[in-house]
Amino acid sequence: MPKSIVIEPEQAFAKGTIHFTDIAVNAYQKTAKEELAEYSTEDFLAIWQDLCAIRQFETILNEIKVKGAFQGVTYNHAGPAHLSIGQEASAVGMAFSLTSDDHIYGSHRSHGEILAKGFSAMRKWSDEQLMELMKSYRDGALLRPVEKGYKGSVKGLALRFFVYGAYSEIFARETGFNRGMGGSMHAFFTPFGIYPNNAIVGGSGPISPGAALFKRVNRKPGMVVCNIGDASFGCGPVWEGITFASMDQYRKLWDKSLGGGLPIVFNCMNNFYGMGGQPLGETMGVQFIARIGAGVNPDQMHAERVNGYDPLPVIDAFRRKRKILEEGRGPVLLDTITYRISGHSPSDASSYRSKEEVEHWQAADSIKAFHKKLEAMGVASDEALSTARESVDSTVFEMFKLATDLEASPRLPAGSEVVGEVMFSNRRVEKCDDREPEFLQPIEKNARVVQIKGKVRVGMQDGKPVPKMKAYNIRDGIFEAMLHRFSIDPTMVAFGEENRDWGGAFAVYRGFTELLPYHRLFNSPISEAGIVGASVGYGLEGGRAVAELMYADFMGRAGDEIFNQLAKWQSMSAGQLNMCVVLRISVGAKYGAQHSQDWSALVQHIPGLKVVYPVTPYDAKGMMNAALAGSDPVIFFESQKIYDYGEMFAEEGVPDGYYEIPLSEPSIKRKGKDLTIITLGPALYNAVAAADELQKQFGLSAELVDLRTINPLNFEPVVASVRKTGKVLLLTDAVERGCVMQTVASTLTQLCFDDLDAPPVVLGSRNWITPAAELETFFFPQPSWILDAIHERIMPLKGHQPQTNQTLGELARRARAGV
Ligand SMILES: Cc1ncc(C[n+]2csc(CCOP(=O)(O)OP(=O)(O)O)c2C)c(N)n1
Ligand SMILES: [Mg+2]
Repeated sequence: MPKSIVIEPEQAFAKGTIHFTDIAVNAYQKTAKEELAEYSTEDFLAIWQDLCAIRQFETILNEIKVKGAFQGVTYNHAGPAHLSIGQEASAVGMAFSLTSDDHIYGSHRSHGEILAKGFSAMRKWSDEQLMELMKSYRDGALLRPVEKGYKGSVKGLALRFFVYGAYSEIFARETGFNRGMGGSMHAFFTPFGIYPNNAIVGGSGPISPGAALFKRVNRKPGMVVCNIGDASFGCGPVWEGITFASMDQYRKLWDKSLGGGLPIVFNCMNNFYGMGGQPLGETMGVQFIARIGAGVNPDQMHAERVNGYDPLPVIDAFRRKRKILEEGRGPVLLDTITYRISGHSPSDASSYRSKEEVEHWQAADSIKAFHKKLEAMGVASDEALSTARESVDSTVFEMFKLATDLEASPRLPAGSEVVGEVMFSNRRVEKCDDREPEFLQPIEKNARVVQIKGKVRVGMQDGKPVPKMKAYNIRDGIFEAMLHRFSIDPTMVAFGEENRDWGGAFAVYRGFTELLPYHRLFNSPISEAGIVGASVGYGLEGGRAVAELMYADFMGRAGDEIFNQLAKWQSMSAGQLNMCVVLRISVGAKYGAQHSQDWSALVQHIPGLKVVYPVTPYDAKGMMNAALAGSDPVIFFESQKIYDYGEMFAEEGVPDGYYEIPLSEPSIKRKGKDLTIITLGPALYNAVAAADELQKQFGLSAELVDLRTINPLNFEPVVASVRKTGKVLLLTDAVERGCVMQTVASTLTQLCFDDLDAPPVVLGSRNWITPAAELETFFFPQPSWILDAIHERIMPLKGHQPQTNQTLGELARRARAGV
């Protein structure tokens, strides 16, 4: 389907200039009279209470970190406390008008934002709703300690509940929002619209657009706020997130009824510092973060700078920006000016700024200023404000004490396995929403569906391979599994580079363009961090996403999003959240050093990911089906060498109907008794060739075990095979050093030590860059290497003349040379 936007040379070469409009800086000018008309006394006092509560919450943390005690209560807090004392007004202003449908994502310095958002949300809930939440949230674990002996209002109880949950989370107590699995830098509480806060600076930048995408695709109310610091705007993934959020297609190509541009505010909590580096005047050149908007789109992201040392200009900005988002004109960029009076952390000696500077900001302190303002406006007397402050301060202090009490607020017991138990959610999720999935045409009319119907679902017929054009292949298997889930789960989306029109980087998606509306299948910018980050945000919000990385070599570009984001939020939620995301990663060949690497070992090493590598059409379909019915993040490796291979192992071929292959089970591809060859990835096909030679030349029968899955991995069938044969070679196309097979070999050595006739031998690619296509046979393990390695290191093959050097001496030499 050709694109609807046509590019003509006359237009591209026409003379002109690019226009920018002025970006407002501190434009808020409302008078006291206007403010009095806009806010009720109750509103003003609510803001006051929230400012004070946050200041007290963090003052206590600061004191216990620095002095080990607060007002006689001693406590040793081992973990971090990145405080935002001074920044309260920016947080309260941001949160004031937001509802629980508005979701905030944030950073390491987010206690204030979390508290502000929680306080604001609970004011908008009825007492019944709050009671219901407190009773049901983690079966009342947070409610029980705070309701003991409490006789006040439900709102008062909710305040205790929320402050207590936050402290408990920071102190790693079972009674924390997420059983202490998140802690200070990663705390969150989704019922009030508080989504993950990220210890990776700028980490929320690429995730939040995925959350906003979820709202658009699934027509959900509310907006997303991505709160990140000024220095975070130096992070590449933040730029990728902004690029992803500002794609033209939302407004130009997507169905108008979806609502247009993504409903997201990138809100810079601009405190003028990173840790010690200064974006203004030192580490960046932009001067005003708001200026960045001008480079993003013609709307300049509706960027402006606001005074975040006063909550009212921030509330005003958020109210105005909400309208823009509701009109489908997002994204928005806000540059909210504030100041961190506290150090970066309590151990910070503030060597990077002058005492005078801190004193000036202290003199202008937002809490003092707001106190004066309320008094001057006649909203409340000094006495009333002080009494309100004392009251909330004492509640916060009481909750602090309760959270430090080990009896009321226990940690996980010694030796607990809970951290492991919540690594995966292991749920079955047939669909993430009940509405009817959207399609552009009847499935049975789709040309690809019709074409696949005419294919032969076995790879061999009458002893001969089925011609490539006719054979049902790995691409077809993945397509069928995805189609199945697309037809059940209305939230399911797929995106990545060249996903639409092109048909996915390697034609797996051909046919989907005609079948799926834009919002279910779309091209992303070339932003690997943006792609994976968006899939994480989409998953966190409760949707199902399939993201694609064209080459495994590009995982580096999405390193943080794969290793720290996709992998970790389920566990940091203590198993409360799902992460229904499949990340398809294609492993290349023939394209040299930067497009032909199998990097499966990188994700094997990272806790929290399910990792599979199917290499037959039968396995690809069954495992994609299982991945798309689960609730955990799955890294789904595919090999470009074999996309069009037919099914050579399953005798009945690839079933028409639905079936699943569990994501933990290796598969015996050929039975044998003399030797076990375990393979990962397309190395299976070289192992088949080697096994044929072993049989032909030496009368040996090799059992072929295709690992298929990297994590989790059931060793039982592998152990059974090795026990039977006593000999094992492990084969992979990844470079040998540090590859997945080294871990499998080491575990097998321990599990089968008494049954082994020789140590397990791992054979991988050379520890080199991948050379050019013409030289690949020097690099990837060839069938002849397998025979040579068996001969040198497992059992002598009678009369065999090795063609390569697979001796132990050579192994040691390569290691010494680092190659
Ligand atoms: C990717 C990454 N790099 C560096 C750090 C260390 N670090 C923690 S906070 C911080 C400064 C962040 O500054 P900014 O984004 O302005 O947020 P602020 O701390 O001022 O709230 C740095 C460099 C980190 N946590 N993550
Ligand atoms: Mg900063």
